[in-house]
Amino acid sequence: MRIAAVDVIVTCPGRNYVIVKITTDDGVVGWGDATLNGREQSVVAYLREHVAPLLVGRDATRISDIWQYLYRGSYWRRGSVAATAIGGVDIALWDIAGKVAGLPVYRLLGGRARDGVTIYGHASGTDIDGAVADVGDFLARGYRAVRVQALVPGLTSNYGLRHGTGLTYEPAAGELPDEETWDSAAYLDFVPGLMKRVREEHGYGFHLLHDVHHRLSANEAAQLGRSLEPYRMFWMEDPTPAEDQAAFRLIRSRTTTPIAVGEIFSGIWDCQLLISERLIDYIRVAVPHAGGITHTRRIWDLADLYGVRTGSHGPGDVSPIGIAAALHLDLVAPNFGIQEYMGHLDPAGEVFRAGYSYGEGMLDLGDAPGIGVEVDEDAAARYPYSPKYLPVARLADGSMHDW
Ligand code: EZ4
Ligand code: CO
Repeated sequence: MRIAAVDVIVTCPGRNYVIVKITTDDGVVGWGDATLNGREQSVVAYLREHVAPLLVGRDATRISDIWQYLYRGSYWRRGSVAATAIGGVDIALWDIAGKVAGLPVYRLLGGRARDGVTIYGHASGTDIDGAVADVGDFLARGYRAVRVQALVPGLTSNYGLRHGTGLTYEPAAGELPDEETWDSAAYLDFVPGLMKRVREEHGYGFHLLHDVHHRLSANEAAQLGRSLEPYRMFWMEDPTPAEDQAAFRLIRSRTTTPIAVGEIFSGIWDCQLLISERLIDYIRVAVPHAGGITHTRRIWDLADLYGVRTGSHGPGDVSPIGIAAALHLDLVAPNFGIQEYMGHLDPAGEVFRAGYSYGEGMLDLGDAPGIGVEVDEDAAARYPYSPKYLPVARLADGSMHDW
């Protein structure tokens, strides 16, 4: 079974997605997710110019070799663009493998280790009352784990606030990035009171999460972690920009609040130090951004050796194909922790026919062979690519800050 064609589709049903379509010489089609939010066209060019010509004619069943060929076979091989391109190809090849076998991918990976996948949703508010009420809505809908973000007093907007019912809070609407302001001192003063109110109103019978989104210094992160200890967080996510991995030794030594990192990592080598020194509790790579199923599985096995559990990145900018790929791994992994799930805007449902379903705070996959998400190419063509940027953040004096 040879690869006959590798096509790349870019579509914007509410937000941009990059879809890899691999067709075999006997007509089997596999779908992969290669979406990199705000940098979509870099991955498209990488795939079309540099990857597709390498794949045509190759044996589609040799998924492991193709991964190595695309990674080791590329001298310039690190980074999110390359990893996402490889990830999209890898997911599409697993889709083909499952379709040929007549089995869902989780069966190829060893079969269910659990009955369903526990997810966490994204609650937010423009003040504490609003955020507390939003948490209540998630709990009423059966969620057992909720992430909470709120507008920090004195700021006009900040990361993680949902506007209306839409899930489009991240890409800017304009042709240039939105500019947000940031104030770490105001944030550090505000967040403990937010979590205190959430626990007072809703109790301790659910998992409570929070995303710091790379905003703090190591010492500030330690302060935050300590101040949140009474509220028994499931995790604090991305407390600092994780390029400086030694900083996590400092954070770790000063707080018992669990730490989750990894959504911008692109491979096992980015995870090695944090996992092997037990500096984090959850590894949060996104399956499409970390080289797909083949490579994410290796990261999770490494994590399991050190008691680190999984918390796969699952925002709306990971397409339903990428979410489904994560769910297959989630069902099988011995060290599964939790799955992030934001959902997708309604038009995405016209493009992606996803077989997974929600019930009581969990997602589950059906028995569809392969990844279990089919793409309607006519629908995709109705939603052409629309250039978007993620926001940027500045301090009050105009200095750039990490977003
Ligand atoms: O900002 O996926 O935990 N979730 C996140 C996301 C990221 C976006 C960036 O594309 O941090 O909302
Ligand atoms: Co995050």
